[in-house]
Order: sequence, then structure tokens, then C-alpha cells
Amino acid sequence: MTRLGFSRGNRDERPIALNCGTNGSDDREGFGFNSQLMEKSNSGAPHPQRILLVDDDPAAIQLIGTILTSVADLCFATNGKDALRLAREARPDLILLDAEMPGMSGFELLAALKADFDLAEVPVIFITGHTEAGFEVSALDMGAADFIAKPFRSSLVMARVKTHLRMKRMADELRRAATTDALTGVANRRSFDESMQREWARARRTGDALSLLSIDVDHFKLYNDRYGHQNGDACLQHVAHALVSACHRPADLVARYGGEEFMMLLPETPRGGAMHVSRRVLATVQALAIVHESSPTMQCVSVSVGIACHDETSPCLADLHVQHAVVGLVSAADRALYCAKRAGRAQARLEEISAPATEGRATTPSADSPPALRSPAPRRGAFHPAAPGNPSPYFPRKAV
Ligand code: GH3
Ligand code: MG
Ligand code: MG
Ligand code: MG
Repeated sequence: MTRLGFSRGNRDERPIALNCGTNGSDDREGFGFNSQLMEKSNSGAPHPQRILLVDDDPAAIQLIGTILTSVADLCFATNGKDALRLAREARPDLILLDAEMPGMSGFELLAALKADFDLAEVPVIFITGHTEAGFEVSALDMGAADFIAKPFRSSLVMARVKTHLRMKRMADELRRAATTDALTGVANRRSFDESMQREWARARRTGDALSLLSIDVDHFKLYNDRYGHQNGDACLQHVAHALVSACHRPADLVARYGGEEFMMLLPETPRGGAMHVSRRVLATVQALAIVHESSPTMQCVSVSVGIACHDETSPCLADLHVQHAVVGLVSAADRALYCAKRAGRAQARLEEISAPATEGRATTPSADSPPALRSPAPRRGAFHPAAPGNPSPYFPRKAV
């Protein structure tokens, strides 16, 4: 009988799956086992980190669980297949893995974890009765973070686990800092480049559409000149926030591409969907109603949007090297943005990606180009930075 479950699953972003027997039936032994862990961890606030325990022996899981219940949320699986599924759902910060299990062995599970883009960075500690040096070396060679030999002392397990959780926290923080734009908190250029390559590779594999929006704040230099650089920074933060709120799917990504330009990556989104999101972007930024008295376009801060799509109606880029395909999409979005700017700003334009043979050749908008999506007219009574009584000069919560 196989079991998998959580001792605590109340972190919002992670699923709760208590006592999931693989056949959906009530698993009385598993329930009792789970309940015991639940009781212990429910006594305090949720831990910020989670450990996945994988062992075919429930007694071993119970023993280690008892040792670790004070340091992290725990979830467990009794076979490799369930462990892999649970790891994908629960995103643990550390995995304690029994080397010898029927079916998928600990080594096979380790290899599968390392081959999974989203799980490869999760540290894995092997726990095994094998104490031969060769065994330990093989595990470390395969990417295990550490090795604990059975029988073990609880103090040793606790100390090693705490060390690896601390290192994981530091690695997460470094990764977050390396991929986040410091001013706005959205993904940075580097993160966008990586996501773009990954999503393109995924779209090519699955045949799904992929859309890209290039979004640039209109007349932002004039905004800085009029209201100052600090107010300009705050304006960018609110625009970034608005763009994030305009994304409704978890896979959508907003990134600051540089200066006052943002990218929005929309996986599994054909052109119709991209145009729909563009309309939402124009409206959401305008709904901020951040007054921009120097803008020749309108009295509020607005953005222009360039749309590029790869879907079944596009020239096929599937044969191109991933870098070239990505450049094709980004340059189409750039050209579309340029068209939107030239056409008067505060609107969205779509440009077709160039066929591979003509990649790099500029195209001009033709009579067949899709119609421009324009920003809605500015609302009357829009927010004014200098109006008395406004809690923030940039975030017009009370604007009418
Ligand atoms: P357009 O409508 O054609 O896009 O005009 P624009 O003024 O927005 O474009 P331009 O490229 O001429 O100027 C961009 C301005 O964005 C210049 C720079 O001062 C400002 N900017 C870029 N990064 C930042 C930033 O981090 N903070 C602030 N406050 N301003 C920035
Ligand atoms: Mg075993
Ligand atoms: Mg601009
Ligand atoms: Mg710009």
C-alpha cells in the first residue's frame, strides 16, 4: 500500500493533500500515521520551509518525522512515483530519501528530480543502511546534497537538516535577488530572457501558441522632467503593479526589460488572447489615473503596447535555433511597439513575426495590419499629484 500526504498544508500557495491513498480508498494505517504528524505540527504557526520524506517503511518516516516536526512542515511518500508527483505539487525545500525502495529506487528518483527543471535545485539527503564509501560517493556524484547512514542519531539528522534548510534559504534569497528587478519587484531582464527561452522551447514541443507584449510608458522622460526622478520611480512601481494585475494566468510573466519598458510573456496564448490582454493593459494603466500634465498624448500616464505572437497562423519558427526564434519574437514586439508609438501612443499594435528567411527585415504597417487598440479616453476627475489630501501622489485610490 502506498501513501503520501502532508503533515501541514496550510501555506496558501501549496496544495493540501492529506491521506491520499493511491487508489483513493481510506487508508487507515496512513490516516493514523498522518494524524500523529498533524497533531504535532498544528500546535504552532506554519513553518516557512517544507521537507518531503520518502521511505517505503512508514516506521522510518514516522521516526524521522517526529525528529523534524519542529523545524519544517512535513509531507511524505512511500514510493518513488508518488514522491515525484508530490515534489512537483508541494515544492519542498529539502528531500530526505531512502535509497532502497521497491519499484523506483532512491537513485532513480534522484535522477528524475535532477532532470526536472523545477526540482533540480531542491537538495536531497540520502538515508540508507549502506555505509560503503562507494555508495556514498555515487549518491554525491549524482547530485545528492548529503548522506546519512542508518542507524542514525536524531541530533545528527536534526543538525544536518537544519544546515541544508539554512543553505536552501540563502540560495533562494540569492536566486530571488538575481532574478527580480529591485525597483518594481517584477522579474528582471535576466529572468525574462531565461523564461522566454524556456517558454519558447515548451511551445515548440507542445505546439502551443506563445505571445509577447512589449509595453513602454509614454513620454516618461517628460514625466521625470515635470515631477522628478523619485516620483518617476514611484510611477514605474505602480505601472508594474498594474501590469501584474492585468495578468490573470499563473504562467503569465511580467518583467522589467529596462528603463520604462516592460515585457509580458503569455504562454498558451494566441493572437486573440494577446489582443484581449493588451486591451486590459491599456485600461489598467489608465485606471491608475496618474496625472501627467506634460504628456502630449493625454493628461494621464499611458503605455503603448507592441504585440507579437507565434501561433498556427505565423510563419513557423520551429526549425530555428531557440535564440533566433526568441530574437524573432522580441524584434516583432519591438517593431509593433514602434508602430504604436508612431501611430499616436496609448494603443496596441500587432506585428507579424518575420519568416525565418527574411528575419531582420523591417516590415511597415500595411492596410491589412490589425486595427490599433486604443486606450480608453482619460476619465474626468483623474488623480492629480499635487491635490491636497491624497495619501499618495502616485496611486490615486480615490480618483473618480
Ligand atoms: P516615448 O513615449 O517615446 O517612449 O517617450 P519616453 O520619454 O518615454 O522615452 P525616452 O526613451 O525618450 O525616455 C525614457 C525615459 O525613462 C528616460 C529616463 O529618464 C526614464 N527612465 C528610465 N529608467 C528610469 C528609472 O528607473 N526611473 C526613472 N524615474 N526614470 C527612468
Ligand atoms: Mg527502504
Ligand atoms: Mg517611453
Ligand atoms: Mg522606452
